[in-house]
Amino acid sequence: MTRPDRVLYGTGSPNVRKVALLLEELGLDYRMQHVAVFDAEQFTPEFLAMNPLGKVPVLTDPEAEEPLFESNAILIYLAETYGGDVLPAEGAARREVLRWLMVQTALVGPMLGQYNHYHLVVAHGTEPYSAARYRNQSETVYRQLDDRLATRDGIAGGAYSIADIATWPWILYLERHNFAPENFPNLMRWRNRIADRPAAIRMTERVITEYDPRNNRTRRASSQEALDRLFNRKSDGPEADFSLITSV
Ligand SMILES: N[C@@H](CCC(=O)N[C@@H](CS)C(=O)NCC(=O)O)C(=O)O
Repeated sequence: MTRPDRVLYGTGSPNVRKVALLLEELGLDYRMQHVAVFDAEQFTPEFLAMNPLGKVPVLTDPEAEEPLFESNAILIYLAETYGGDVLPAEGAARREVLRWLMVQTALVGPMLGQYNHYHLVVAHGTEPYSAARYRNQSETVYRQLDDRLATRDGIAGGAYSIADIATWPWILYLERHNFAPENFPNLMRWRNRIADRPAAIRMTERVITEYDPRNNRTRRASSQEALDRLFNRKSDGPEADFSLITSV
């Protein structure tokens, strides 16, 4: 059987960035293949054969029999396959990393992701209840992480782990969510420390040069039908003011 190349199918979104960040941390070679989510490429038969959920990221890897999907499952796979100390092998330290990885999956991503929708996608003022609800939810998440990082260097404890890698790209939204960084000093210190890592710098540059140009082109050319599919608008609902999106 021929082994697949290592390809990260994605776009510039946080769930894709976290996988690229770990690939860079581990020093693995990979190719970035842009998936135009604004042009419904995530729903092609070829893509759905890799991820039946129709979402990026997907990673193909020479050591994996099948394409991998779900970003945090991919992080666990990479850490277990290629080592590194970002996921302790056993015991309480491993459980703590997995716990905070689940917090990212179940809380940080969903709450900040919903606020992205109501703050950055939907025209301001059309959904005031939802916008206020997810603003408050996001503030709680930022506050809880800030409190936690007051006494630790990493989200799961002292050591840099996949819990940090999974959470970091989401926290880049804080200013675009109109929160003041100075109100979250511990979170900012942690964010800046990771931003200075060579792997984070390389990942950001690669997203900008390898995903963003086509993402921006396909976003500008997106049809109403593709947007309705992307945002799962099946019935009459508020029109999204697409001009308000700066990046997704
Ligand atoms: N829980 C998934 C979420 C993935 C996700 O929501 N990806 C977005 C990034 S833009 C996507 O593919 N959206 C396209 C769609 O939902 O149609 C993960 O962590 O991998």
